[in-house]
Amino acid sequence: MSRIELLRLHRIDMPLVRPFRTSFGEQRARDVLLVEVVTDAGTSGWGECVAMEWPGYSYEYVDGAVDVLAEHLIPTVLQDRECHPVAAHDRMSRLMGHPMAKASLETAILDAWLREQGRSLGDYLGAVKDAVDCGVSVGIPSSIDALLAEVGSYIDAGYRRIKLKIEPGWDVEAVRAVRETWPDIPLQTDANQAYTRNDADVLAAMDPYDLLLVEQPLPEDDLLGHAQLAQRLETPVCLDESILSVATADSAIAFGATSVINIKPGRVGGYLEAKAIHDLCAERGVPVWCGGMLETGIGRAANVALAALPGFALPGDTSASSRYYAVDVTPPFVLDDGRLRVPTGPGIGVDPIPELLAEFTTWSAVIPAR
Ligand code: OSB
Ligand code: MG
Repeated sequence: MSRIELLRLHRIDMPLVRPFRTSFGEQRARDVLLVEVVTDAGTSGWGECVAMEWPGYSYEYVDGAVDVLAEHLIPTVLQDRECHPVAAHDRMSRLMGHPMAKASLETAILDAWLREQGRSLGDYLGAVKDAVDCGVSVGIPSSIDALLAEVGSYIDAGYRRIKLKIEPGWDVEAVRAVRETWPDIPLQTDANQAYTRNDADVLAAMDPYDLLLVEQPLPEDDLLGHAQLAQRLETPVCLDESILSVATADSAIAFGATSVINIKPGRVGGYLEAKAIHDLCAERGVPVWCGGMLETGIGRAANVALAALPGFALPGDTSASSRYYAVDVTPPFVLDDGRLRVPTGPGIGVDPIPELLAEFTTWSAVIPAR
């Protein structure tokens, strides 16, 4: 078993092809933290931290992730230098919170460990497909015309499901316009916690438009509110921000607060926990799908492997590189008949292109293991 020799943190600035506005704010670029673990055998493993620049989606943010990694998570993992994902997971579980930071370090270790065995992440997790169905998440645009133009371009590109970001004032009308233009397209919404328990009427007003689900309408800590809303709506309620672990998933299902779950490895602390939530949901008969956080090719590669597990019954927010970036830091993921291929190479199966990584880098640090 190889040992960790050093770690590198790379912070890269990735301009988005168009602004992405949600109920919690607008992003024009991704400030991405990449974690690279280098073993004493010379293997590099990679993990992408999905925290955003500011705490808008969750409390985590990039400066905070850098700090907790450098000051707490990396020193804890380096108490012994063993490059093993389960050992790293167990060590990090003694520290509270910070799932996105933990996930990036755990994934880098998992990737290096798998690469040294010549084994792909998909194989390790239990992937059963060689390509996954892809949806696309559509930000809040300036007008209905702009919305229809953007959705039309995604449908032309072959996406198999459309997700509309909604907020109070941008909801029923947007959903109606898209549904009237494309009567058969699989359609869902995502509110990112923008509504309150008093907004059941406006949420119910979208029931006639045959939505697959409404994602995270209420604040993340309001399981009872989601359970009451689920009683009231015909549209299934799907939780994103509220689901932080196997235990929260189990609780939310038992309370009737969710009947579909969006699994994001960053939000739940990594691929080991993500797989465990998938397995629990399969046992409970709850369909899951793979969310996204505007990842580069590094995070996308791993998400696509996860989305190939049997319980991922709905198309994910695993869109092609070109939906986000004019130039990705890895070879681009390209849509083929509305699907992305699951990487088959060792580990996550993709590497950053060194020249592009250097070009996008705004800050980096080397952390020796001894
Ligand atoms: O809530 O699913 C979300 C992006 C950033 C933060 C939160 C979310 C999203 C998306 C985009 O909806 C998903 C993607 O295409 O990566
Ligand atoms: Mg969401």
